[in-house]
Amino acid sequence: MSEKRNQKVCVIGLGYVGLPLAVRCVEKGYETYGLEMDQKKVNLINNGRSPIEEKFLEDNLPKFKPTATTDEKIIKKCDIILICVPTPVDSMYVPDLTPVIGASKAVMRNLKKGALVVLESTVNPGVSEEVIRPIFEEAGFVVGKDVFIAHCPERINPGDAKWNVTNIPRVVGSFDKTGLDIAVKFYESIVDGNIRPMKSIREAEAVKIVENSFRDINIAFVNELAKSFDKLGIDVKDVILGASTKPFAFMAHFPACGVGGHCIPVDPYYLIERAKKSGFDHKFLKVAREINNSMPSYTVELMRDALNKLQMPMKGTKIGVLGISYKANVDDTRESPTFKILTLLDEHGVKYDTFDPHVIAKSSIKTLNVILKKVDALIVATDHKEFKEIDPELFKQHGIKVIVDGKNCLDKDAIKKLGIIYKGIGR
Ligand code: SAJ
Repeated sequence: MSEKRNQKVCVIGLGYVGLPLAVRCVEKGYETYGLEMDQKKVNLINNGRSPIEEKFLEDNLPKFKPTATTDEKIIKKCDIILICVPTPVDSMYVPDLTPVIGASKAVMRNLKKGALVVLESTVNPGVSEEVIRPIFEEAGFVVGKDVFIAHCPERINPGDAKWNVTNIPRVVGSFDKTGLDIAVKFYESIVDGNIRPMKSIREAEAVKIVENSFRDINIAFVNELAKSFDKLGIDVKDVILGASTKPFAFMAHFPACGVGGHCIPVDPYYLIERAKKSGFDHKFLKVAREINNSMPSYTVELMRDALNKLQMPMKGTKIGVLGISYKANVDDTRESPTFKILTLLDEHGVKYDTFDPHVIAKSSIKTLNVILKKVDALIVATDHKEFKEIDPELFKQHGIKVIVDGKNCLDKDAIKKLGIIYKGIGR
């Protein structure tokens, strides 16, 4: 642990972003508090146990434990407040800033004069100016004097063994030079990576939205290719790997049964909605979202067509869905394509079971062998290590007739050799 610093830090929201950040602040010598509304999480953290499956936390939380609490009055003691609460969208894909507004008001009610308030949650350009700043000004605080406001978009990549809160470069924007300097200095004290000051807070907000929209449109590109190449008998994964041999100006993305998580499928809507208010229509971002949102139904159609080849109607066929979390080897199920696949199977009157070794609580069957024994067909919806390691013989032994590989993560040729119908996404 670094030498003790005299500034106190409060992280609001101890999830996959806030908790590693709080742990890192402790490690770097800050007296660090975590304000968290979930008492169960508070108890776990105060006992040095991580509420989320994350190697960085399992290794470091016991050593660098922040003090977690549900009492917002803790903010009164703190000089640096880091807001790391969710920024979801509702069922109509309209951004929901309730958590951000709630956290900002808690800070306003308990502000220590001169404190720095940093929003790390992903928001569209304009939120700091149009939503957060007025909360403080309407309470009589002068921004740039009584309170300094900055934005430093989080860049946590759950499950990433290499990049984490200690070394991911960051960008920071603020309303004023003093706020920017304080924020840059703080992040330079906790991150072994470049901290880039942005021209303004709007540019800082735009950076994260651009990063994640970039990813969403590139995934949509390969998802569309997958649908097209399915009809052309081209293996899109082989094509993408071939294109990846070009050492410049190409960045591989891969088709799948859908785009899940709290970031990629959500962030573009923040820009789409805000730009609309300024009279700009992000047609391209919207088309990309439509393509990615269509992948769960494409996956179910692949299953339906494969079963029909065997004169097996979907209704009445027992289907197993392997994988509930939204990406490999994590326990996070937010916006997971699996949920959309299950809804579609329900609509087809299909009896299905689910199994995910990282999300046992939500799995209808708790072991791989039991689900393989029980079902006639499989949809692989998450590319967990455990699924990639399955010996294809096991599918044969259990009489599996069709496999739709929603993550193109299984050995297609080995499965086909066993006489099982294999359908990937674009392969
Ligand atoms: N996905 C594809 N094809 C791809 C890549 C991802 O279908 O080529 C799907 C995944 O299966 C998943 C979803 O998209 O369902 C999101 O995957 P992700 O790898 O982007 O994972 P996230 O949601 O954890 O994204 C985070 C983001 N980090 C932050 O927002 C701070 C994102 O910016 C990173 O680019 C991403 O990790 C990463 O690079 O892994």
